[in-house]
Amino acid sequence: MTEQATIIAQMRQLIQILAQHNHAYYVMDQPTISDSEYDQLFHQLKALEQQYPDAVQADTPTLKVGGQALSKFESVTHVVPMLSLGNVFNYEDLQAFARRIEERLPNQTVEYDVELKFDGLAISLWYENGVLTRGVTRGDGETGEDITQNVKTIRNLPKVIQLADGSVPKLLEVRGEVLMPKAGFEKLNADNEARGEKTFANPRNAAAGSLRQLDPNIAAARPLAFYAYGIAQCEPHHGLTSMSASLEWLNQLGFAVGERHFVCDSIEAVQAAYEQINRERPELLVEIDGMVIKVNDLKQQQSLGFLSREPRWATAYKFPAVAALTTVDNIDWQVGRTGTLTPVARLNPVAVGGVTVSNVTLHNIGEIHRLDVRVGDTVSVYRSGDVIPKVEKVWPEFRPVDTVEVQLPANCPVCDSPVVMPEGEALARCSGGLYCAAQRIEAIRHFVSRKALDIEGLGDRWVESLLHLDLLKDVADIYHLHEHREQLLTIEKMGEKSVQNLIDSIEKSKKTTLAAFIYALGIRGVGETTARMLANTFQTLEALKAADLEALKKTPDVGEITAEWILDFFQAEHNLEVVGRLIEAGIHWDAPIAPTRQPLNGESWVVTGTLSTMGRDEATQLLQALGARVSGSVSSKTKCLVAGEKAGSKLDKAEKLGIPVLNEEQFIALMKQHGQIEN
Ligand code: 5U1
Repeated sequence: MTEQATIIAQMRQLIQILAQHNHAYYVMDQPTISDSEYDQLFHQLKALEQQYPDAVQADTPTLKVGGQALSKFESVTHVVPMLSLGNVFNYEDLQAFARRIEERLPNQTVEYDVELKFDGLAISLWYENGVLTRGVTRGDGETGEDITQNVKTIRNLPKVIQLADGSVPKLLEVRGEVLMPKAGFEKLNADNEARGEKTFANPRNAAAGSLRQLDPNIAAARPLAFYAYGIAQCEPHHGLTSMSASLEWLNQLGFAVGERHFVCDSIEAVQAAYEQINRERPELLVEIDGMVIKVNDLKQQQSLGFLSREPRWATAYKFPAVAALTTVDNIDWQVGRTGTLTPVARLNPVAVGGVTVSNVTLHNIGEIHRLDVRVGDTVSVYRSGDVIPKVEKVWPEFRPVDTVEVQLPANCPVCDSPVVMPEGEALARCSGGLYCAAQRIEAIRHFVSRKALDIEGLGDRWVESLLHLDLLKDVADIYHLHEHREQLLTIEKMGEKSVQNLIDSIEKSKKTTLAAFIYALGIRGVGETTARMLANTFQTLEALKAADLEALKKTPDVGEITAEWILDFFQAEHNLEVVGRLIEAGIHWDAPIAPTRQPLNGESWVVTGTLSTMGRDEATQLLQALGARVSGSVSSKTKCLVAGEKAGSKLDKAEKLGIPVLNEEQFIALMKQHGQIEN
């Protein structure tokens, strides 16, 4: 053997031993050597690599860290979309799932593959010519983030693969989940606590937080593990015929798969497996939140296909939620950035399924009344998987004698403006939209946005600095910023030129349209189209301010609830004061052109997908110019859908509801017919 060959043989031996110990430690939770023995082997390999850099092996565990922190993760489109799963919650649902399958596969025997449902983060891994080249998060199922650097630090994950016959697939895309095994999680939290650092609420948060690190050295220091559960692509084809054989095959390639796994020949056997695992759950090495039930035969899977974004051949069978008893110390009202008042129960802290819960949203006053929850009550709090904790039940038998029913506050706890809640609405809101400090940032952001007063350059960073300097209490203050030029120049990275540009664009924004001004006020329910309808109908701001409920309701596009929101807005003194100051500052517009009958008047249209000749905004404007309302979602009220390339779920829904669909060519023809586009 040459010296080089001897070195490589030594390296391969060390890599193999380290991989075995990683598997024993992270997957089996049964370390066979001590941590210091492991470190010795690791350093032996590292020393060899430093001495012989040309001989470093592609799958060495020492090379897992890319070294460089990224500035952001790149987006990656999944070649095969990463689907989500439907849910069943009880035996009846499970039987219905099986019935639907068996009806579609008449006279066929159906076997079910039953797997653990890991409580982690789904990812996709690419192996090109046997080498791990890419790791991508699930994201929205269509597009995820490239986390290759972090994925390469996961110790139980093979960095190179080879089939039993020594060949390597040209391409293999493996799907699975990254999680933090319970033992690693406990050790991480104990170590962090000892160092006085932040601990994680549960293994899922710890795994998610680790994978989201731009610096791969942080992910490398976290005990993450990858569990494979499927093959998305394989070239040449693997020749496998069942799900269970696929798992076996993946396992032989070096991937960890769930520590329990069943193949069941009836739905009763699936139920028994589910019940067994629910009992054994505390002994498992990893957190799970249910079981995944799949049709085992891959041909049968193919013939069952998909419904919308979910496979018909698989479902998640969730475990019942975990609950605990505690008492309500207080109920506070939080004002959100859009003015919504949300009641939050402050609880005597309680552990629910491994997480300490001390605050729980009660959503709205209706939910408070439905539960009849009061300060001092004993309540059951539950959570299931990563679901936000919830008050499930109040125990009236433990209620102290002096409790009082919870009332919606009459005034906003932040700005004291009246709280309003139109009949039939679930949410209460602060009416001080332009004035309330809680809503300030959102109100300003909306006011300066492109479709509103379009103040270029007044981005979020400027706004935050201006709020910090106390120069912006409400949107009218924008028009007084020029009086504070010296203070503006103290803001980091703001030189003479950028301050002047900002002042110029504020000045320019004073000439606007009534529709844009109404939209800019951020009145609840008043989007761009409604603002245009209001401007056309009332013609002046004075007429709009003076309009009563009946007059508002007669405006096209304004329903009962929006009419009430508009009325409430112009009845709040603070809002009138801010509007007055805006006009005083010089905001003005030409009288709107009186409305004419338009061909698509009042029709609801939706635009989706990518159009090759124009942006979606432009298509929207063309439709609006013909009187159409352009909505973001398809419903039974949609008149027509314009679908460009890669139209996803909206197209599926429109087809399901039988709504007419125009492709780009047909849409352009229609616009030409109405003179919106030149022939
Ligand atoms: N074990 C397992 N988890 N899990 C999650 N298998 C599995 N399969 C999934 C998902 C989302 O999806 C395929 C059925 C497409």
